[in-house]
Amino acid sequence: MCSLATKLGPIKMNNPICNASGVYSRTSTELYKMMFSHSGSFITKSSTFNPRTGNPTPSYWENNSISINSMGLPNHGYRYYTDFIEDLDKDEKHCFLSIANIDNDETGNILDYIADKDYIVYPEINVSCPNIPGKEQLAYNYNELDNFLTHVMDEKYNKPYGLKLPPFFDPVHFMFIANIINQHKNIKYLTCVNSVGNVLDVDISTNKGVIFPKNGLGGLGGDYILPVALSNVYQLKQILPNIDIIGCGGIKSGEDVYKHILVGASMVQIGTALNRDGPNIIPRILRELEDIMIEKGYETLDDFKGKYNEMQ
Ligand code: RRO
Repeated sequence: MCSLATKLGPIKMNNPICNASGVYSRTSTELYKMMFSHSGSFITKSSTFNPRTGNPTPSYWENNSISINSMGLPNHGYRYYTDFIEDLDKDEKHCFLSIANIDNDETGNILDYIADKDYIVYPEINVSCPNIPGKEQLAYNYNELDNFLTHVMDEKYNKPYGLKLPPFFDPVHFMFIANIINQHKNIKYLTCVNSVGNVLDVDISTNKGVIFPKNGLGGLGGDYILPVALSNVYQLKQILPNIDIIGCGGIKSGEDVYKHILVGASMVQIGTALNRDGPNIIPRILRELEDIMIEKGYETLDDFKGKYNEMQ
């Protein structure tokens, strides 16, 4: 028998699967669907100080392989999600709070509120939303990211947390980001990766983009980004061996989960496939993962976690 159990710091999970923030995460109805699904944990939509309606629609498009979104951070405001988590049974599976930074002062106010709330454990701080018109993805601006981590996170929140990162594409950029992360000791995990920002597809029947905001530019998820995500998980785990990684990007099968864990992830998040096919895909994916482990003779995730390129 195999065990699919995993851990992220103090959080114990029956299995490594979680939704990606943004999918089954905006309303309490959606969050309860995740809670009652077979996932090992779940996460809220990235939240902001005030509720937001998001970008004009259509802001989400998908086909059988990929998704493009420019949702624009629609959410009910952080108190909706902190109250939801407070009301959960403490013995239930873990619910991560996701917070998006679009304004340092507003994020500071959220952190002031959660600083002494012991039901908020390991929040995921999203520094990579690609879809706010006129705003950069914070993690691509190293000075601003360091300023945020120093003057907002370090000053307002002295508990462990994680960062949701955008994909990086150059080894030098991985070094830059790792050097910054090393300066901030409460960063205990990284979620790699957010959608690949500002891609474009065209509907030739209208000669327009497939989504409306930003002239059709939006974040790419799904099959095409699996290799990008695997590379980011792998490279960051190599440079930062003491930081846990949540792999996110392109997962729709047990084989994809296996690959993420093999290159160093402790757990994974699923976005595009979960949005398309619903939480019923989770038991299938877990079965597929277990089948691979049985075939290879592994009993726990630790038997192959991070072992990419080490075997034979
Ligand atoms: O809401 C969004 O448009 C969104 C966010 Br906050 C994010 O982090 N990543 C994404 O693909 N979409």
